Amino acid sequence: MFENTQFMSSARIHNYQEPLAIDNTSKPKVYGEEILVRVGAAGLCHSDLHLINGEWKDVIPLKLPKTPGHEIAGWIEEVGDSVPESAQMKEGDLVAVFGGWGCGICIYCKSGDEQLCNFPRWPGLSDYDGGYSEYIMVPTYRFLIKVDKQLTTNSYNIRPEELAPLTDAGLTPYRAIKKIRHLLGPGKSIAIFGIGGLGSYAIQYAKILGQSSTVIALDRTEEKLQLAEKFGADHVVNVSKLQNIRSEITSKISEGKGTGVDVVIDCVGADATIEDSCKILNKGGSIVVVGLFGSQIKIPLVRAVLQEYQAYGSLWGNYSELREVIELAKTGKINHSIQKFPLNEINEAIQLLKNGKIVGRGVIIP
Ligand code: FEH
Ligand code: ZN
Repeated sequence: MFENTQFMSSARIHNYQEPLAIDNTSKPKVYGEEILVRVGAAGLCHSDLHLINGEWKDVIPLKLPKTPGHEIAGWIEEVGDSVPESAQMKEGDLVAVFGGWGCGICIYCKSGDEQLCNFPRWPGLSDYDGGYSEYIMVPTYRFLIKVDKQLTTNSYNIRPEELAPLTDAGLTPYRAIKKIRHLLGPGKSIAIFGIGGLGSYAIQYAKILGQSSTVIALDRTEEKLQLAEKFGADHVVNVSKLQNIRSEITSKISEGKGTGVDVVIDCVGADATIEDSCKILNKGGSIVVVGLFGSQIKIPLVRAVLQEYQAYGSLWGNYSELREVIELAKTGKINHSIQKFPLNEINEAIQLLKNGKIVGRGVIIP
């Protein structure tokens, strides 16, 4: 739009609870180990809705105006002069932007979980601008994963609009499922609550990493359940039509013999989905919450103790996990459900996401 100029288009929050403004902003200059990325695609996450709505302004205070968007892929535009040769990053390379930008030196960063950093600098969720823009300045080449062209016939060349969602929607459920992988296997079962962006990938990881576990998709929308079926779910259950979720699950997976599920990955995180999850867990079962819709993880005490439930929170994923996700996608074994929108239609896309009308991931193409 403003090619070869010092300007670029960015969709920015000026005031909470207002549509984003498409602004003409300054194209960042690159210094040291920074890298300027031309955004190929940036995924729309429910966290953006919370952020734009001002719901998180006390926990994630932003200096406005701010460009959101933390799920980003694109091409290297400019490389800072102290990026080492060994990084092998050059103009035109396709890159995924790892979003869990950390300080690099706190105990969480040093242990490899940079997304849990004590001093996070997440793009679009901190002082740094995010990906709803023609360009994004990435503070160090260490936050990029270069995606080389696949040269063998049985490998898959990921497109930027598929790569961007992998950095969050495709990464978050991967880490969540890795946390409880030891509970899965033949005769075991795992339910995925909420077949949105995260859930559409969670179903597939449950099949791939679940070592023959039965995979059940739970949602309120038929179209999303159809997607879950297409992406490999063994059973789908529309929870909007149920009297008794436990007996419905039991009849699906054990012909009414009382067996529930061993694991729930809750991609919604609403009070109601957490309550329902507890109703369907087997003894010793685990719930991993990745969705952020509700306010608390409330588990009935007696059931939690007598049935030995375990509850986990799981945040995003680390750099190595993103690498693994991308490697998996390169095999062509991962399906993507993507709905693309140009940058100037971002507010319409946000509205569709708010109303639950996006099946899979909405992706902005600047
Ligand atoms: C939420 C809050 C803070 C950082 C990242 C997120 C998620 O959107 C990551 O999935
Ligand atoms: Zn997110």
